[in-house]
Amino acid sequence: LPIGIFDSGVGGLTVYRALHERLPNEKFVYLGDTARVPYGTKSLTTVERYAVENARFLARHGIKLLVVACNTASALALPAVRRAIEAPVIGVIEPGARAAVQSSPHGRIGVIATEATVKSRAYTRAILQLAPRAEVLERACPLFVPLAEEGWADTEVARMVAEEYLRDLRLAEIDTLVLGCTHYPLLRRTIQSVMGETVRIIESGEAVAEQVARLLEEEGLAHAPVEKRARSLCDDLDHFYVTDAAERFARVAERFLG
Ligand code: DGN
Repeated sequence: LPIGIFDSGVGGLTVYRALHERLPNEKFVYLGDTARVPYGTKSLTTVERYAVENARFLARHGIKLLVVACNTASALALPAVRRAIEAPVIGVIEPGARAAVQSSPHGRIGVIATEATVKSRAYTRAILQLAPRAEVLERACPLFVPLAEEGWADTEVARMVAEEYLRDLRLAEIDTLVLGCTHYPLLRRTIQSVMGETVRIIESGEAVAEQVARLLEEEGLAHAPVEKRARSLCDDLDHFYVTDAAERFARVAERFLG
């Protein structure tokens, strides 16, 4: 059976890419809820309803494990998704928080994410559970999402927006910054140059892939290598579904997958 992944749209492909690299023998089925994106400005009840519908769609497809690639859905709707389907469910918040705690030299951790994720304080709670003495500062950066989709991640506009959003985090002298939204890895270079080279940047994709690999081993669910040929991103063993605008998804996906 494949591993299911869903996101509010195209951004979860950053998580798909990390999973694909770490687990080349696995098959994936991805759902992007492009009809209802963005989730980041919506209420808890609405995000929960969307997330449960997405999870049930993928569960009907037949999956052995579900990765909630969207930070907003992971922050707000993980318990509801776990109640809704039988397969094990992994979100992106806990693995990202763990990677930040492990990498942070002085426990001064910044988190950037959507409004809904920041409001939920899910990252702060997850980090403090692992490192009670850490200092966590969260900041919403909603304009990063359209900048990434537009292919403007490395432009002067993106830099100006980043300088505005990241000012408080720079003044607070954080040592580690979590990219708590699926789109932000595309702006990594711009964010790193605004924050300074010494700040450690955490993408949850890789941390999630590690956790998925561990869980598959523990549960005996890992796929034995059946094919000799090298698997490429988006080959015909992986399936992609969207709830609207498939052409736009395909176009923007090229930016996310390179
Ligand atoms: N996928 C969302 C997240 O990671 O929070 C970002 C896109 C959105 O819904 N605003």
